[in-house]
Amino acid sequence: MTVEGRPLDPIVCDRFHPCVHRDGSMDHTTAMSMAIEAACGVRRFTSPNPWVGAVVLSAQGDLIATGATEPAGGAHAEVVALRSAGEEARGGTIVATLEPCSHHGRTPPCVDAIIAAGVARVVVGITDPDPRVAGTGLAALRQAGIEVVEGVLADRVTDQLTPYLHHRRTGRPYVVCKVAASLDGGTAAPDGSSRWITGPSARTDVHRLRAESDAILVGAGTVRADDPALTVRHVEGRDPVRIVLGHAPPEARVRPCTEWTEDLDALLDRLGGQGVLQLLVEGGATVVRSFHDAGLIDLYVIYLAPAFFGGAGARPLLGLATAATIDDIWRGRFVGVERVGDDLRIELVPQTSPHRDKRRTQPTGAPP
Ligand code: AOF
Ligand code: ZN
Repeated sequence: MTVEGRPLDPIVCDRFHPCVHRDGSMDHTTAMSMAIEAACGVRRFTSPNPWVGAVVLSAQGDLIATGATEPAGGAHAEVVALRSAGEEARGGTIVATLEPCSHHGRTPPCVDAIIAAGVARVVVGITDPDPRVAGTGLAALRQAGIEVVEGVLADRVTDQLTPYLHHRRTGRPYVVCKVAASLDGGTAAPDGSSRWITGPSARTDVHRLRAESDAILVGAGTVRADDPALTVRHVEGRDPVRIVLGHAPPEARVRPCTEWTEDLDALLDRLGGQGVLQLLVEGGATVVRSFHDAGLIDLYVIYLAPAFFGGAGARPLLGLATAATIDDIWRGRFVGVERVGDDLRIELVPQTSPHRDKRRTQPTGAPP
């Protein structure tokens, strides 16, 4: 097997170790994997901009520099990587997860920086659906005589940027709904007690979800019952904007918050307009049910504890109306199942959703 005419002679090649040839050069897929890793490191800090990664290879294919998007207003991934590469980028390749931008936003176009750096080839995962870019970045690069390669690890990049892509295509945030339940689907005992169904690892994972979300929403009932702060703890990240459906008591820990009393469609339009890429719905059951019944949930993240409430008296998982017959049951698709501490995290999407099953994104031989 050869890559661009060079014999492929990997020293190490798996999901976590880059595939480097004996002569020190790196293939595009490996470089894209590194760019994806770099983007992963800034996932919680770039919104409303996408979390992008970039890698610069020299003319000989050697790894020169990596970069990732700085917080909004800061440099884009390509510029970070090119600054670090300096003159060694000339005649080389830049590998970026997303199409380089061509517009003057808060920062000048990446395309200009790439052309000025004298790069010979640009490799991208996917095009940028942002209407200000949408193919114009790649067109400008080709116009400047730069070779452009598209679609490298496109599925993995699409998975990684799902909330951003959803926002730019629909103008609305990607809605993630989190629920924790026992294995028989109970969320609270008949006396209302619910702390804690899942263990500390699952609870930390929820803080990761919060940190990845720009806004978080709960119902006024949950605020009165649990008085949650809805801040990010246990992990590094920014606190999401807090939204209460209905009214929060004056002394509630969730304050300062937005109290929303209009319909959910209007809320999603408003949040999308404010640059909220991901909204986390954290309950309770009435709120979850209204989002679910309106078909507004893009991803269900369900933590299941190895426990049973038993009987029929526990509060049910989503509080949905019972389907009258088997043909009426709601069906989704599992896209991720993982053990988190002693609990399970199940990721579920509506059956019609374009999301892919993440198992298919793992290369052969990678750990499960
Ligand atoms: C890239 N690389 O790392 C990112 C890009 O306001 P600005 O100037 O920061 O531009 C924001 C837009 O630029 C954003 O909506 C998206 O289209 C693109 N983000 N582009 O080439 C990056 N973060
Ligand atoms: Zn850019």
